[in-house]
Amino acid sequence: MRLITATAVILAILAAPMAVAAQEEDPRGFDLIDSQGKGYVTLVEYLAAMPDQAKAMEEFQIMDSNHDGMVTKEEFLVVKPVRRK
Ligand SMILES: [Ca+2]
Repeated sequence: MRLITATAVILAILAAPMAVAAQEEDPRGFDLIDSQGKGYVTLVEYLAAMPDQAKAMEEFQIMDSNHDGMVTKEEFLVVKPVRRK
């Protein structure tokens, strides 16, 4: 199931090159957004941290691979290496 989810994330990224190119590359980005250190960021927090709301919305949905409305550090880091290609 995890492999299928990862594949779906990769396909979603390939289909959204604009969002990928705009993604923040700072390796500490997650911790900056998750200012309270909860281990996840909500859509509201992500939108507050990103200048382009439309792109931020798209990126959040790509990263939130289990669609629970939160991006965990694990989800964030799964997407990040793919973005570098
Ligand atoms: Ca999630």
